[in-house]
Amino acid sequence: MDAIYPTSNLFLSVSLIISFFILPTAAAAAPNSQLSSGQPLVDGATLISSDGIFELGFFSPGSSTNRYVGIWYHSFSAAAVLWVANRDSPLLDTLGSLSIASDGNLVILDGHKAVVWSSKVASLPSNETMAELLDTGNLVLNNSDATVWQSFDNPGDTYLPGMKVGLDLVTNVNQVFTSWRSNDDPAPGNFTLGIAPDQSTQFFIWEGDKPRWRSGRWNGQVFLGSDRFYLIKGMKLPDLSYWDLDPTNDTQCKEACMKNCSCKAYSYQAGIGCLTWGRELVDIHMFSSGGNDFYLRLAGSEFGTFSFQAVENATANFSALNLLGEGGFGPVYKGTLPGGQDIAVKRLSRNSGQGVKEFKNEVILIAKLQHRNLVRLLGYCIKRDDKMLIYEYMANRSLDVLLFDARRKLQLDWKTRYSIIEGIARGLLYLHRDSRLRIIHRDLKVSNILLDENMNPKISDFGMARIFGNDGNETNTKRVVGTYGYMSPEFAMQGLFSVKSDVYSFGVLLIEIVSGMRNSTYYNSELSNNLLGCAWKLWNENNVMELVDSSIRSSCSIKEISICINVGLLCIQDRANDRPTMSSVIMMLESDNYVHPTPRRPRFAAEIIPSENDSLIFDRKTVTRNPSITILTGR
Ligand SMILES: *[C@@H]1O[C@H](CO)[C@@H](O)[C@H](O)[C@H]1NC(C)=O
Ligand SMILES: *[C@@H]1O[C@H](CO)[C@@H](O)[C@H](O)[C@H]1NC(C)=O
Ligand SMILES: *[C@@H]1O[C@H](CO)[C@@H](O)[C@H](O)[C@H]1NC(C)=O
Ligand SMILES: *[C@@H]1O[C@H](CO)[C@@H](O)[C@H](O)[C@H]1NC(C)=O
Ligand SMILES: *[C@@H]1O[C@H](CO)[C@@H](O)[C@H](O)[C@H]1NC(C)=O
Ligand SMILES: *[C@@H]1O[C@H](CO)[C@@H](O)[C@H](O)[C@H]1NC(C)=O
Ligand SMILES: *[C@@H]1O[C@H](CO)[C@@H](O)[C@H](O)[C@H]1NC(C)=O
Ligand SMILES: *[C@@H]1O[C@H](CO)[C@@H](O)[C@H](O)[C@H]1NC(C)=O
Ligand SMILES: *[C@@H]1O[C@H](CO)[C@@H](O)[C@H](O)[C@H]1NC(C)=O
Ligand SMILES: *[C@@H]1O[C@H](CO)[C@@H](O)[C@H](O)[C@H]1NC(C)=O
Ligand SMILES: CC(=O)N[C@H]1CO[C@H](CO)[C@@H](O)[C@@H]1O
Repeated sequence: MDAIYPTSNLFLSVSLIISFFILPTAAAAAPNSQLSSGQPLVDGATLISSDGIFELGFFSPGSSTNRYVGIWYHSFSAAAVLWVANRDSPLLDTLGSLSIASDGNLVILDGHKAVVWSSKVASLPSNETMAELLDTGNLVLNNSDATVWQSFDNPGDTYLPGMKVGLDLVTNVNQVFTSWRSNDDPAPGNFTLGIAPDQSTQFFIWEGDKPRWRSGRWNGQVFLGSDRFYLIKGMKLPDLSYWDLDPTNDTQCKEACMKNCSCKAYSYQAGIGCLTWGRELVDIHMFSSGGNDFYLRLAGSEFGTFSFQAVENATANFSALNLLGEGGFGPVYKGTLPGGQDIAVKRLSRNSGQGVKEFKNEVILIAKLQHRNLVRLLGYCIKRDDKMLIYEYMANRSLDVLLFDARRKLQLDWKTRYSIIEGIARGLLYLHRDSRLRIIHRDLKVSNILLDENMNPKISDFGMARIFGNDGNETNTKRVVGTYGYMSPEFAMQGLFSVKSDVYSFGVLLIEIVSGMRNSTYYNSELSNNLLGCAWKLWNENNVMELVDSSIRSSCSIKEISICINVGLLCIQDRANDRPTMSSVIMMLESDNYVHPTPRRPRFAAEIIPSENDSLIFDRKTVTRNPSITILTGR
């Protein structure tokens, strides 16, 4: 998986444009692009990249007299600074210098030779360290040919091609751009642009910690989106791509932008005209005062405008060839958007039981949730009785398709299953604790776990989910919904639910993943027990391997298996209070030294023998009390 998402399409480089017009200057006087130890660069002198495009030196921003070390386009001089070293620590006079210190670091010294800024890398032999301003605009510090520090790893407010933006999953560093405080002060301002750690395919602009603008999802080419604009005040306008004199007011300018698919932003300037931007939004500054109003075309919200025809078209008119499977509430089709992006379309059957209420519930809930272990809703579509939900496409479909198929389950080795278990746990923890809303899923089961092309699990089907109060206390519901076999006792019998009801279902799921068997169908007549009863029995007999799916017995670690079953049994305990929270579940699964509590015997789950005493279950008061329930059917 690519750790860093490409951005060069979003921000077309200024340097690219410039290189079309400005031919490299002849290297007659061969300006220096390099700095070595013992040869400090004093204020007034500059380095120039060998192609003559970029320049590095001391400058004063705006009307300030403070001195900073920066990089700019040689031909534009310091009027358009691309990068600043000592953003936070200006020099107050022109006596400063840039040099390589005795510890090999690149440093800025003031007139008293005190360090005001340093590249802060580990000590290196200085006689082998060199700095160079490359043709890309990147300032690098090399130690015997290895680059130990570079300005591209420390972006300012300007993107240049070759820079990486976003979360590097290897180093866990999230690179963001930060606005200047003002035209006169390059110190980090209130706005940052980058990729949100958990939403790694979207760019955000934050003001402080408040998201102000979101790019929409990156589909590899464009950010998906609809026809809205977000006003950012006080902008230094980015490099212009198009200038139209016809529109005479803001409204007309907006309309001109709306009509043009490649228009990404506009700004109407009285006396100047209608300015529009295509792809490149380079060099965005935000000022504390002054500046221009700038309208970004918002990509958008999950509530995209997919028309019915477009969905029909994408799924080849809901052709049987595109059918992925039957979801709980209707068939799911694969589709391909004109841009090439694959989607999954759930078409709710008219008599599905998922009414308008559940439909809206799902749309609203899921649209607000973003986590790598939750499936993303891209849009929805309603046409009379037809209701459709459009999701990101999951190449490996749902877990039940693999887990309960004798041949396909071979592809689910223990390592994969374990990472699926961890992913589901993290997705649930996000729902319960970390998302801005606190959510109980209420219908967690194998068929609701979807797998992407890398077998990452994503929880889906939020039709039943409920938001609950901040305390997470049990709540009573008049309608009992959920899937038989995963329902906790307090939920099935009293209609009580809490986060612990999801924990219960997670426990069932966990044991199903380890055993490769469905709780609802498994019945061992020899042990006269159901799956959960068997799990309890075998765990107590220190014989957990007996429960393990035969196809993973050779690939699994008995220690991890024991932990999983232990955790599973803790989760399915009768009393909600005895069950762990999802955060302790994750701790137990991931920490080597966790002392695991001993589970209590799950009487509710384990003591009912399905084939004989089905009726006993159907007589439970919840069932009769809740005629709307459609899932409690016999086997
Ligand atoms: C750098 O200095 C060290 C120690 O003084 C020496 O061993 C090394 O050979 C020097 N390297 C170069 C390239 O001069
Ligand atoms: C420093 O390293 C970069 C990239 O590795 C290379 O392009 C550049 O030529 C090197 N410069 C010096 C002076 O060693
Ligand atoms: C913008 O200009 C058009 C054409 O001159 C005019 O019809 C429209 O009312 C104007 N809109 C505003 C908001 O001034
Ligand atoms: C559409 O917008 C882009 C970017 O602003 C511009 O380059 C292009 O000329 C516009 N096309 C028309 C037909 O106005
Ligand atoms: C930045 O945030 C601070 C604190 O919230 C505020 O006082 C200041 O006005 C903000 N600056 C700008 C440019 O919005
Ligand atoms: C349907 O798809 C085809 C091929 O991708 C495209 O040419 C056509 O415009 C689409 N029609 C609609 C209504 O989206
Ligand atoms: C889809 O099928 C319906 C009915 O069979 C038909 O009316 C419609 O034109 C078809 N649409 C496409 C895009 O083929
Ligand atoms: C939530 O439960 C706790 C412990 O049972 C109790 O102290 C608290 O008052 C409850 N909060 C609400 C809002 O019911
Ligand atoms: C597992 O299935 C049995 C019967 O098939 C049922 O009694 C039990 O409640 C199920 N387990 C859970 C945890 O719901
Ligand atoms: C089934 O239920 C009846 C009473 O309803 C009970 O007598 C019998 O023991 C139960 N069977 C099992 C296997 O638990
Ligand atoms: C187990 C399984 O079906 N894996 C597939 C997941 O999806 C990728 C990409 O489509 C396939 O290459 C795998 O074979």
